[in-house]
Amino acid sequence: MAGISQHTSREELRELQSKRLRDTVEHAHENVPFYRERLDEAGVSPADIDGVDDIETVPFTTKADFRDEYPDGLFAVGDDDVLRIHASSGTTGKPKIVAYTEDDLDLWNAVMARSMDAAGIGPADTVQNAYGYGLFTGGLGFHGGAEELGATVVPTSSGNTQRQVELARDLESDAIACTPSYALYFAETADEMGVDPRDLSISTVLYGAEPCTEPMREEIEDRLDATGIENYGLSELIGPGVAAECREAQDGMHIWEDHFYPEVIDPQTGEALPEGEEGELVLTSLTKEAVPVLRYRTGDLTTLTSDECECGRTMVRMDSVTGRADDLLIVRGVNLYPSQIEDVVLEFDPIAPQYRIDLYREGTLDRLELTIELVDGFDGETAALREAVLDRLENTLSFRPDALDLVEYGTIERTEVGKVKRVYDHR
Ligand code: DLL
Repeated sequence: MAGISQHTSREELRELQSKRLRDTVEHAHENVPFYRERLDEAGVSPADIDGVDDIETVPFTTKADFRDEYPDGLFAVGDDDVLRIHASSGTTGKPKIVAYTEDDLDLWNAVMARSMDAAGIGPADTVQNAYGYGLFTGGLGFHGGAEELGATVVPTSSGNTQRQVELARDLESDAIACTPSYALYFAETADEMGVDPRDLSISTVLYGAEPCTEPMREEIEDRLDATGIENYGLSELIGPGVAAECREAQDGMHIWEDHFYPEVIDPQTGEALPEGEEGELVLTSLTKEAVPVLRYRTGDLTTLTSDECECGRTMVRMDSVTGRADDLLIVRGVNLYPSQIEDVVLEFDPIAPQYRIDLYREGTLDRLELTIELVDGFDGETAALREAVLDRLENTLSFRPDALDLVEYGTIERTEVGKVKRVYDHR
């Protein structure tokens, strides 16, 4: 099923996508009452879909649709054919439940193996998988991919960080798969244990599942003396394995377009945006059986490019996710993403990659407090540093936080399990 070369021409790829899109729309229309109603209402019959040029006639699917159809209203197959369930726990409301047939699991393993191969991982490597195992797709997704590739997988799951450090040292793990915040936590824990994380044999960090700016990647690479490779995905589409960076370029994540068709739209109007413009990523599954997904609004903001990549792969690349449409902080009329603040503050060497943003409402006004950590052993002058950070924020983002707290290294609570939380909205 995954039998297409990653170097295939874009024309050939488009033909394959068109055929697969027709099949998917037909499958969804025939087997999911939700899609049948939506398509019928929009006056779209599967027979009208000649190819990807017609995709804009298909209505969007949203997170709310997943929640409304909880638990299995979007399933296109019966229980007999479902082999596995996963779920993505939002911060509010019901989780989004997803299912996999045997072919879906094969597909998932294939795209994960492809992602890890692009990261330079091979059969001789030992991959320590510190993504959480369970309903979250990170653990089992990377697990299946590593096995498919023939690598050795150490299924540590998340947490138990001291033991993870010991295992990485004793088993000489070549790669660690985990969130970017956990990669830093892992390095800090090693330091505390008297193990220099740079001396470990880890040479690749397969990070993903949460936003990571370029300065944060550099920090991870430096702390672990390893190459950081970004991975992107979401449960609704399959889990990790939707897009992955190549080691050759480390310059955007190749979307595995033979299985997931990407579009970028203006989040306000829903209009398609030309390549190169930032907007909301919309994905359509092209080969999934249990839960086909048509034009899913991911909420993730990114930019696509089909410019030639130095690795030779022809599949489009997406930029690191700047933020989610729903992460947008509107503070006194200024629109900000937490990642923009991260980008600015981490440019300062004395600032450690740990921060939190607290939002309050005072009367009718918003108040944003930023807390950032100083590097370990910082003994410089904080007053000047504070002013420099405030000025840089103001010049770059036209925004000055109401309070900026520079705190000692180790003060901000770390996230050992799950996705990091950096924004606390008390409004
Ligand atoms: O986080 C799947 C995954 C696991 C991806 C491990 C990569 C590595 P969900 O829990 O369903 O699935 O969350 C999906 O996480 O819509 C994004 O908002 C965010 N996300 C995932 N990867 C990235 C990334 C997994 N590289 C949601 N950068 C997505 C920024 C990411 N955000």
